[in-house]
Amino acid sequence: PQPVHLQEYAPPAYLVDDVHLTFRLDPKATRVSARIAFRPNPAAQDRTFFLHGEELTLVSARIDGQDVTPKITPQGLTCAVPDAPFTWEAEVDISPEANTALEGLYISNGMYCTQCEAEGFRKISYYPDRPDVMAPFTVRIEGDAPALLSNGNPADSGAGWAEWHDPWPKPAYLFALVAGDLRAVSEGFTTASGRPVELNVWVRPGDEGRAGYALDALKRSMRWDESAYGREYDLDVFNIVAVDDFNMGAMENKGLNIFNSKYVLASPETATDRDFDLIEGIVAHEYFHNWTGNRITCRDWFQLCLKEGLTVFRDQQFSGDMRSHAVKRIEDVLQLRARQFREDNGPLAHPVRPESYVEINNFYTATVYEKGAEVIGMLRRLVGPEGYRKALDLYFDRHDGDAATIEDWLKVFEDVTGRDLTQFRRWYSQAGTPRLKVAEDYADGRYTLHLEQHTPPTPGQPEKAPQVIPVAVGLLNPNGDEVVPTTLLEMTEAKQSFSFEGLAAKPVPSLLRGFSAPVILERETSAEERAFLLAHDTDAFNKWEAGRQLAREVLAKMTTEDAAPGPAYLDALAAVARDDTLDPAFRALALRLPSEDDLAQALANSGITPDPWEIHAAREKLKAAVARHLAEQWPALYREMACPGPYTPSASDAGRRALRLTALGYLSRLDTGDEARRLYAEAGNMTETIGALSTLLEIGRGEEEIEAFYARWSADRLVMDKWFALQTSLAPPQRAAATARALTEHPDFDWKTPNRFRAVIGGLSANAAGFHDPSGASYELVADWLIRLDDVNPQTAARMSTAFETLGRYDASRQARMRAALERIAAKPGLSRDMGEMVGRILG
Ligand code: B3K
Ligand code: ZN
Repeated sequence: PQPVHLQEYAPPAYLVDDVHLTFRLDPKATRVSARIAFRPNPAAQDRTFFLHGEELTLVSARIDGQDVTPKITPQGLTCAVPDAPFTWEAEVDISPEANTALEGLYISNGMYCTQCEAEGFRKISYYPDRPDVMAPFTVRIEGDAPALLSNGNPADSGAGWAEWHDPWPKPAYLFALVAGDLRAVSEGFTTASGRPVELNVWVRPGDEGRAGYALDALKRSMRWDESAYGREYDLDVFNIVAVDDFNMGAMENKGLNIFNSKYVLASPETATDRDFDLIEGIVAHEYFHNWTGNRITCRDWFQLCLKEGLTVFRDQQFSGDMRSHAVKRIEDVLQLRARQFREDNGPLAHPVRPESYVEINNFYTATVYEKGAEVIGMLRRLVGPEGYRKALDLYFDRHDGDAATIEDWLKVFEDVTGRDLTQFRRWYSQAGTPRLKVAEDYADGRYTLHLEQHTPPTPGQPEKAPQVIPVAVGLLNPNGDEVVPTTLLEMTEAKQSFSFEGLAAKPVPSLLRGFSAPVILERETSAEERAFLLAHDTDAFNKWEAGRQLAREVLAKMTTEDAAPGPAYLDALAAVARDDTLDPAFRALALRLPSEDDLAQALANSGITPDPWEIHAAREKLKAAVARHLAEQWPALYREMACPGPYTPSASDAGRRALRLTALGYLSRLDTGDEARRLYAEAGNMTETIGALSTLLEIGRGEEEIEAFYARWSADRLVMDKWFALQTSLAPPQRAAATARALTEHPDFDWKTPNRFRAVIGGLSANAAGFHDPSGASYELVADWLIRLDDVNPQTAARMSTAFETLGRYDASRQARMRAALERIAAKPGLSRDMGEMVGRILG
C-alpha cells in the first residue's frame, strides 16, 4: 500500500451542502440511502468526482434523478458529473453483523452502533470521506429498537422510525448512529446563556444504576468549558451511549458520544477509584471535542494533534481543577514517560504532526495525543495564561466552522502576542525526546546554569535543529529557603547559559519545575541533593521528581551492581511517609517505585542493556528493603488512612485509599499477606478488593481469592476484564506466559471483544519481566494472538503490536526472538495494512 503524504494535500474537488441519509436496519443487509447536494469547489484544480466507499454493495445511483453507472474500485467510485451543483442519490447494502473490525456500522451485543473516525464512514455510504468536507446531516433510522439515535437534534419520530437533524456542518468522521434496547439516565442542563439541554446517558436495561457518575462528570465538564474557555454547548440534546465492543476509549461524534462501557459504567462495588478518575477525564475529553475537534476540525489527518493535543491539554486542565493540580501533573508525566517517551525513543518515533502514513489509525498515538498536549502546555507557559486565553478566543472566532491546520493554530498565537513561532514549529515537525544537559558554576554571588540540548536521531530524521525549550527554574538556599522563585528561562540555542546574581551561597537548583518541557534532564548530582529537594522543594512536581530520580538511581545500582539501597533514599522516603502535612495522594505517588519498564528505559538511555529479570528482582528487593525500613509505619498508616463513612469517589478519599493500599503493599511483604487477605474478605468497594487482590498476587499468593473473585463476579463483563488483566500483568516472570496461555483457554476469553483481548494479551505485554521471558514464550504467545486477531480486527491488533517497540533496547538473544515473532506476523498471508505498517516500522 502507498503511503499518504502531508505535502500532497489538495482541496476537495466537490463540496457538500447537504446530506440526507436513510437507514433501514437489518443485521445482514442494512439498506443505506443517501441524497447528497454537491457543488464544484472553486478552490480546487481537479474536477474528478471521487467518492470513498469500501465493502459496500451498490444498489442504485442517480444524478439529478437520472440513473448513472459509476466506475467502482475497492476504494470507491468515480462518475461523470455536471459542472454545476447537482444532487447525488445512491443506495447501498451493508452487513453490520459481518463487521468484526468495529469500524463503520456494526453490532455489539445486539445493538447497532458506529465508529467512523478516522475513515469508517466509507464503509457506510459512498461519500467524500475526508475531514475538510463538512455538511449538515439529516438522518432517518428505520428499525424496531426502543432507542434510535443519531447526531444533532431529534426532528421527528414514530413507531419504528426516528429522524435527526444536525444543523452544524461536520465531516463524515463525526457521524454516528445507535439503535438498540437502551435506557436513558437523564438530566436537564441550562447553558450560561440560558439554552436548555437534555443530557442522556444510554445504557442497557439493568445498568441504569451505574450511569450517574458519567452524567455528573458531563455536567461538570459543560460548566467548566463555559468558565475556562467561554464555550457553550450548541444543541438541544447531548447523548452518551455505552457499548461493550469498542476499539478504543470513546468517540466525540457530534451530540452523540459513543463510549466503551468501561468509561461510562461505574458503581462503588464494580469500579475502582482509577476507573472513576478515567471516566471523569474521558467524558470531559469527548465533551471538549465539541469545540476543539467538531466546531473546528482538522483539514486532513496529518493535523490530528490540532484537535487531540489540544483536547488532551484541556481535559488535563479540567481534571487538575476538579482534583489536585500537583497530583494530576505527576500522573500525566508518569503516563507521558511510560508511553510517549518510550515511543519517541524507539522505531515508532514520529513527529507530533507526522508527514506520512499508510494507515491513519496507527497514528492515534501517545506522541500525537500526549506530546501534542505538552506542546500546548509549553505554548501557554511561553505566552502566559492571559495570552493563551486571548489566542484561544481568537482561534474560536476566526476558525469556527473551519477544517484548520497547525499553521492556523500557531498564527493566532503570533497575531495575539506578536511572537515569532517559527522555531517553535519544530516541536511539531521533529520527532524524538530532547536531552537537556545541565552544568553549573558559582562564583562571587553569581550562579550560572549551562544548558545544552540534543535530540537523538529518529527514523527518517538523522539531524535535529535546536528547539525552544521553556525551562522553569527555582533556586533554594542550602538551608532550604527558596531564594529565587520560579523563573522561566527560554532556551533557543543548542548551548545557552543563564545567570542569577546576588546570591549569598551556592544555591540548589530546582530545574524544569512542573515538568515545563517534555525533555530528559541529564544532570549528575548527589543522592543527598535529591533528598534535599525531596524535603524542601516548593514545587510539588519537582519534590516528587527528586524522589523518583533517587529511586531510579538506587534501582539502577541495585540492578547493575547488586548494591544495597542507601540510607539517603530510605530515610527520605520515611520522611515523606510520615509527613502528614502532605496530601495523601501525593504521598502515595512518592512512595511508589518507578516501574520496571521505566527503569529499562532509563538504563537504555544511559547505554546499558537492561535485563528485565534482573530489574524485576532488584525492584522486588527494593520493595522488601523499603518495607523493612519503615516496618513500624505501615500498620499505622494503613489504619489512619481508612476512610470513614460510605464510599465516595472524591479525590480526597481516593487519595487516602491510594496511600492506604500503598502501605498495605509494603506491609504484606512483612506479614505474608495476612492483612491483605483480611481486607479482601471485608472490602466494601472494588478499589479495596482490587488493591487487596493485587497485593496478594504481587507476593505470589491470592489463589483462593482469585477463585472467590471469579465466583462472585463472573457475570459482570467489566469486572471480569479486571480479573483477567490482574492475573497476566502480575504473574511472576517465570509463570507469566503459562498463566496467559491458560487464560486464553478459559471459556470466558471472548477474544473478539477488544476489552477482553486487551485484558489478557495487553496484560501480558504490560508485565515487563513476564513479557521478556528469555525463552521467548511470551513473544510467541502475543504474536500468535496478534496474527489471529489481525483477520478479525486489524485496528486493535495493530495497536497492540507496540508491545514490541522496545526491541532495540534488549540483548541479542531477546532481540532475535522478538524479531522472529515479528517476522512471523509479517509473513502472515493477507496481513492487514494496519499491521503491515506497524510491523514494518518496528522491524525497520
Ligand atoms: N477521536 C477519537 C479517537 C478515534 C480513534 C480512531 N482510530 C477519540 C478521542 O480522541 O477522543
Ligand atoms: Zn480526542
